[in-house]
Amino acid sequence: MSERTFVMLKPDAVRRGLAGRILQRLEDAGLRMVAKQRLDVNEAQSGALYAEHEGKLFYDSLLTYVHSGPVIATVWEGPGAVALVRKLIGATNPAEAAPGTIRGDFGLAIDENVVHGSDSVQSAEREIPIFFPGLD
Ligand code: IDP
Ligand code: MG
Repeated sequence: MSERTFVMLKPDAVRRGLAGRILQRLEDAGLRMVAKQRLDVNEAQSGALYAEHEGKLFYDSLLTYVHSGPVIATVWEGPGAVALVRKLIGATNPAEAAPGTIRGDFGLAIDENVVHGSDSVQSAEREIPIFFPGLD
């Protein structure tokens, strides 16, 4: 079934000029991009995106990181898009992410891991409107 997922190229990806190559990988996998915006994440957006992590030891540094420069927020569509993107992204910690995955190939550290991808259809439905409130 066709579904949508939210993918955010984090500030380190934008700073390092990796955006084109990362987006290309998602296109090569057959996904279709339906929205894209470069923006500075505001506190309402980061708070909502990372609400599940509030109170964790890394929460404050996670927010500092995501506010450290512009991101590229995107929405992708295709059969099994959520799981496919998670597979293409790889494990949270780049040191554990398989070669060939985005984090495995480009990630430098767990707190600079290049990209966010929704972890479920339910998360995608929650996350997309945080960044694209008017999207059909
Ligand atoms: P995910 O991005 O693979 O879904 P989550 O566990 O949801 O991973 O964590 C959200 C983000 O928080 C990660 O992508 C990473 O940037 C950051 N993060 C997670 N765990 C740690 C940690 O132990 N130290 C520092 N940052 C972390
Ligand atoms: Mg997550």
